Amino acid sequence: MAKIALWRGKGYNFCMKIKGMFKSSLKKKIDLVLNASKNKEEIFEELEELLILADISMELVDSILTGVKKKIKLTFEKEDFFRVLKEELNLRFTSVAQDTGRLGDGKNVILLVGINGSGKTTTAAKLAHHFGNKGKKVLLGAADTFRAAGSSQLSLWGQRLGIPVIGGQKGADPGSVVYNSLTSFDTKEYDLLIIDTAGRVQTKDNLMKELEKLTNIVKKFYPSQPAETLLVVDGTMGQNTLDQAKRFSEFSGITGIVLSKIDGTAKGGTVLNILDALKIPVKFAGIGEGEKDLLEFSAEEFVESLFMD
Ligand SMILES: Nc1nc2c(ncn2[C@@H]2O[C@H](COP(=O)(O)OP(=O)(O)OP(=O)(O)O)[C@@H](O)[C@H]2O)c(=O)[nH]1
Ligand SMILES: [Mg+2]
Repeated sequence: MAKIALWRGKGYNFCMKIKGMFKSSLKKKIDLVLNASKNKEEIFEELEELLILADISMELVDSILTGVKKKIKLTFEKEDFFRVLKEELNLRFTSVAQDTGRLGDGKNVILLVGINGSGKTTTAAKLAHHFGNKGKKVLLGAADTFRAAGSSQLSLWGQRLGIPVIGGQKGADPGSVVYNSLTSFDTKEYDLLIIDTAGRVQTKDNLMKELEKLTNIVKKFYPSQPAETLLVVDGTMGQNTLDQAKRFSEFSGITGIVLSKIDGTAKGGTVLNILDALKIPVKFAGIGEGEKDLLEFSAEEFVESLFMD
């Protein structure tokens, strides 16, 4: 099978892809404000409104514009303004800069966790496809035994993508599925095991403890794994994500975020709110329902995309 470069490249392609998701160009709107407004104060007032309308939280807008105000002199060129605003956004988001260096040589395990319906199973398939295209021998572990369709949904993906899946019956102990997946992974020539788990609400202690148990089973096989425990967050949900991240981190040590469904966010602001709130690197973004609809995320390029015409 010909290897398709799934990763469409950082830089321009990434920006175009992401930018196309949003209904309106932030840059054009800022341009209008800069062209029409008379003085600095007016500009900032209108900008505040504009950024809030782009779904950026009030707190974040406040903090960004305070930073920009400090750097903008009384007289300024339009281009200075864009530069400073971009700088300010980047400064804020470099703390959540991409960190993709966790998968080492040899065998690696990725555990996917998150609340119900956030996009875990689809992400498991996308990641399997992504790493398969990079030459990894991938095995999928379908540890969602909570829903009747949980395991079969991933099995169907596996069939479509030609990637083997280890699953279990509805109601089976997810720990046993993880164990069986690891046994198969350990004895055969696989490089990467991607484990999908059942959706769980972060406030349910028993379900969160189950995650801790799944992580410990992985550690019994490989003390330094899972290399990545990725929290899959629905990119269209602005609020509540901070609490999700805190609780999931507490029980399963989140190493990164997958921001799914950003094709469904009308404006870029929601993504910025999530980045600002979580302070955990966003590693991938989901931009659709197909296996190819996954991008390696870069906060810097995401900010860049907001400033494209
Ligand atoms: N548009 C869009 N839809 C997505 C994306 N990722 C997932 N979905 C859709 O969101 C729905 C839920 O996705 P799942 O992958 O089943 O979510 P899940 O977290 O596994 O759900 P549970 O196992 O029930 O907790 C499905 O209809 C997916 O096709 C994405 O990036 N974009
Ligand atoms: Mg699922």
